[in-house]
Amino acid sequence: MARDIIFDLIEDERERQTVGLELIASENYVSDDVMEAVGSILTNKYAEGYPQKRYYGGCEVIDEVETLAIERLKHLFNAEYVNVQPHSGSQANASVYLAVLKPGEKMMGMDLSHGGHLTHGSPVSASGLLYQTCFYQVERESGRIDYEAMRQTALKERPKLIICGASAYSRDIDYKKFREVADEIGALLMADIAHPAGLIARGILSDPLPHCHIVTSTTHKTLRGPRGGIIMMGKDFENPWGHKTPKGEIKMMSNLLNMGVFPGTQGGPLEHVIAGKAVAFEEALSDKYFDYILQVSKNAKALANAMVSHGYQIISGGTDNHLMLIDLRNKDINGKEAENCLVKAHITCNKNMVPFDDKSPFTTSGIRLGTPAITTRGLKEKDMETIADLIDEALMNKDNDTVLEAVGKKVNDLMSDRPLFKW
Ligand code: DSN
Repeated sequence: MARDIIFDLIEDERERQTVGLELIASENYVSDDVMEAVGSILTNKYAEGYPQKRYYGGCEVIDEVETLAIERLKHLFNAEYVNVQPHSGSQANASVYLAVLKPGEKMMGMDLSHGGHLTHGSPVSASGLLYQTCFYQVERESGRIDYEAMRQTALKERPKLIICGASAYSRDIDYKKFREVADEIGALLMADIAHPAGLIARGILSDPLPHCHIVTSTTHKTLRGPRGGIIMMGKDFENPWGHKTPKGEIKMMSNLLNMGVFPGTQGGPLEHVIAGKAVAFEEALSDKYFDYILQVSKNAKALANAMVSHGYQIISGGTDNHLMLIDLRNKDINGKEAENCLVKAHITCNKNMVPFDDKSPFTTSGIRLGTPAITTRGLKEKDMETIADLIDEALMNKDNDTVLEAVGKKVNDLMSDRPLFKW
C-alpha cells in the first residue's frame, strides 16, 4: 500500500519548522523524549476517572504514568493540588468555570483587545455565552494594567470570579493586588499563566500560587511540553459557594475542580499526552531548563531593544517575560500585512490587536513576537539584533517579493546549523 500522503505533509511541516524563524509567542519545540511519549501506545488506552478510581480495567500502568505527572507538577510549582488531564488551556479554564460558577453568574477578565484571552469572557467563547462578563484594561499611557480602574470595575460589577493572566501582555502581574480586590468583594481569583508558566516555575516572574485560589496553564508554550492544559492550587480549600454533596457536605475545591474536568467537560484523558507532560515537567526541573528559560527572557529583552532601535513602538515600552506587542501605527503597515510579508520571508508571528486599537481583529495594528521557540533553537542576544534587522527589512519592503525572498534566504542561513530541539 502506498504511504499515506499525510506523512509527506508531516515532512513538509518539519521542513517549514526547521528552516524558518518561529516567533509565535505561544509556540515551542518539544524534546525527542516528549515527542516519543506523545507518540506512544498510551494513546490506545481509555482511562476515564483518576488514578486508582477509573471506570475501565487495565489502568495499572496508566495510573503510574498519571501519578508521576501529578507528583512532578506539584514539585515544579510547589502546589498542593494539580490536575493534569485538561486537553488544553481552554478546557482547563472551562473546567474551572464549571466548578466555581453557575450559568449566568459573573466573571471579570482582561479585555481581549488589551492582551486578555478569548476564554476569559469574550462574547464569542463559551465563557462569554454562558456567564455574565465584565473587563479591565491597561492604562493608555503606560500600557500596563490599570489596577485601580480594575478595582473600581470589580466594586461596581461584583464578579464572583476574577481572572488575571493574559496572552499578549509583556509585564509581570501583581497577583497580590488582584487578591486584595478579590477579597474586598468576596470573589475567587484565578490566574491563567498559559504564557509565562515556565518563567514562573523557575522564579523569573512573580508566583501566583500563594495569592490566587486557582491557577490554570497550558503546557506547550514556555513550559515546552506537549499541547495540553493543567489546573493547580497552592492550597486546597473548602468551596465557599455552597456547592454541597447530595448528603449536604461541603466539598473541597479540589473535588469540584476534578469533577469540573471529568465528568464535567471531558471524557477519557489523553494519557499519551499526560506522559509527555510528565517528561516535560521533569525536564523543567533541571538546571538545563533553568538556563534555557533565563535565556528566553534575556532574548526577549534584547529583541525588544533591537526593535526599538529600528523605531518600533513596544506596548508598555519593553518586556519582563518572553513576548512583546509591537504597535505598527507609526510604520505605515498593519498587523495583517506585517504577518503576511514576514511569512514570505520565513518569519512566523501573529497579527495582534493593540490596546485602544482602531482596526478589527482581522486586520489589527500590531504584531506579537516571542522568544521561546528561537531560544530552544539555541539563538542568543546577539542573534536578536540580526532578527530585528531581518524583520525591519521585510516590513519596510512589504510589497517587494524580491527583497522578501532575499530576507527569507538570510533566515534559512541563520537557521541552517540549528537542528530542532534534542534534549
Ligand atoms: N493560542 C494562544 C496564543 O497564541 O496566545 C491563545 O490561545
